[in-house]
Amino acid sequence: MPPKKDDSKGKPALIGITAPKDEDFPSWYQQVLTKGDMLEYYDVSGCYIMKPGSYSVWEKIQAWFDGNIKELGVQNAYFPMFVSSRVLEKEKDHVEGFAPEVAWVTKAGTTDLEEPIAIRPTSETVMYPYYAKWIRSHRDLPLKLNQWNSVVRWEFKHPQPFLRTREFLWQEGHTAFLTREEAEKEVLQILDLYARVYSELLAVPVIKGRKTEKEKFAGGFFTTTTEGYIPATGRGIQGATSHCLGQNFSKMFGITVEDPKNDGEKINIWQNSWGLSTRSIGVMVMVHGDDKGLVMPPRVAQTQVVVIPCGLTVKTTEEDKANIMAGVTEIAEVLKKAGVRVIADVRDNYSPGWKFSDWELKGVPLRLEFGPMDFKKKQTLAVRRANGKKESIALGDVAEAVPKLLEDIQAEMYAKAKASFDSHVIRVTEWDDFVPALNNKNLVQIPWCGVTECEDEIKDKSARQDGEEVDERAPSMGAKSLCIPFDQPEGIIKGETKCASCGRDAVEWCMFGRSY
Ligand code: 87F
Repeated sequence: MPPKKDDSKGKPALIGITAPKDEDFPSWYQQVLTKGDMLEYYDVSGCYIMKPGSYSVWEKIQAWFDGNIKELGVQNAYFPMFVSSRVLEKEKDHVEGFAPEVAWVTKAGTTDLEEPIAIRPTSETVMYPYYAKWIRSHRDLPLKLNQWNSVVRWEFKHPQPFLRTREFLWQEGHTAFLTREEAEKEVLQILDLYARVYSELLAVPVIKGRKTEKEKFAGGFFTTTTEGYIPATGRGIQGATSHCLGQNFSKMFGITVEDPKNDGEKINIWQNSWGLSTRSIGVMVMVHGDDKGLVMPPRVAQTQVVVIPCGLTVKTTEEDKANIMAGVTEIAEVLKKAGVRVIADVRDNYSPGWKFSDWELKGVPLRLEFGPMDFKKKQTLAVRRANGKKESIALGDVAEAVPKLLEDIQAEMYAKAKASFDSHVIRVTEWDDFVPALNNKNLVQIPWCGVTECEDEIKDKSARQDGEEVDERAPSMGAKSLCIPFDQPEGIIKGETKCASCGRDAVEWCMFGRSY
């Protein structure tokens, strides 16, 4: 790309995104985040600074989700970030697989601690001893707590902003019920909220489903998930998970109540846990961003509209100039009153073109241009970030038209992402079609037998076979099962339809894909 011309005398030319999304996706992603003012790199590997541009998105997600779980009777609390080794060991069985990722504090200054203390990778072991203390009778149920916090998982795989970071923000909900029915009902209610965070706030479509036995949370009973799709890489990505833990943890931690029906009998309670993290922001950026930078969905955009004075030249009279500037300020004020998050960009040391590129880089969903002709015609020109569509709006209509336009943009962004996702979910019934479909950047749904060994085999068979090292970043990695979609396609006939991989009887459609 040729270097940009300096069009603002004395000011540096704005350096836009230099890596095309479809040619060098990793560099594109890094540039979009840093140049779009979302993120700054940090000097501890795997850790990043979330700047206001991204943190404000998290605040939108928080406000929406927090309001909705409170409707369900969930309360927020805060538990410590430190876990003693004794307590962490308590759920050895399921922690075992995760142990290499647990970070430990071993020193204070130069003094060795008597006992190393772990930093929470998740809070089951932190919270459940107190659930055992607090839940004494069925009258103490349901107990529904959530916390907004950060957790630390010291991963050694290649870190990626938002998607794989050593510390990340999330919410973790931990609920306890008397009965299985209540627990199972809530698992799906929460999953639905997660799907809505993606589709309604981030304009990112997801598929809801259940994890296979191999991919579920090992400590739980069953795991439900929202699965997303990154078109640029053709990989699936888990958006959030809602687990029914069954009675596994209540047995481990001795969380029992007396059976209200069966006098005196101790019964173990039923538990759920569920989490949504800042990974969601990375997914949003990857799905919507383009070669000019970020493209923010209006509902989560920190700035929804920017108003820019245009068409001012050396020949413009002072009076005209004053009219334009007053008009720009007025439009912004009207919009602010209408509840729109708006900025009037009245900086006089940058050209309109420079400002356009600057706000495009940051992904502001709508730009309003206001120049001498607009002043005469009592209108402003609206330009959509996502698709460049332009339309004039009469000044008198701005307060009403712009919020509508923003909702329209939100819907357009979702529809576009949905069409892309839908066209990349391929159903195949023959193994020969599986890897080619995967190689064409698709997720693949197959009639499947439900056997774990078959799942292992699919992963092996779909990885690159030519002996070249399989990098987890390269598209040659094997396919994992992503979920068994709740929304099952038709076509599986019991005892007749065969698993597309192993030929055993197929039980249901399962979605596979290379994934993050
Ligand atoms: C890493 C280190 C130690 C995931 C870990 O999904 C333990 C773990 O238990 C661990 N990584 N997990 C599973 C987390 C399960 C569950 N916790 C509450 C969630 C949602 C929120």
